[in-house]
Amino acid sequence: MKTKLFILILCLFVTNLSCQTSEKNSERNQAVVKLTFQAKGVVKEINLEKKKLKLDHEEIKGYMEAMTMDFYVNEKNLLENIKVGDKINFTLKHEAGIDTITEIRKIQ
Ligand SMILES: [Cu+2]
Repeated sequence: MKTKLFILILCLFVTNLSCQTSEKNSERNQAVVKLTFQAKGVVKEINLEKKKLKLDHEEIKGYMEAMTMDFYVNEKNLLENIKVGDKINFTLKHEAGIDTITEIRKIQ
């Protein structure tokens, strides 16, 4: 738990630093770190009400190693066509330090 908090604070700090740098470069260049990743995982839990799911995901290249963790989805309906045990491809958007799943495609 403490490690997670530390990483979060570190992320905020780094984001802030990059913010200041890019503001010098260009005012139009908004400093929000925005990345998308494609990844694969297996659905472990679904929480429709909280718009989140637990995934056992494979390595997300350039972002994180394989692990089981919770993700939020941007649209509740992304969770309506999947069930626990499904293998999925998903798109993860990382923006301003927040990860959100924006697309889910079931692997047949
Ligand atoms: Cu992860």
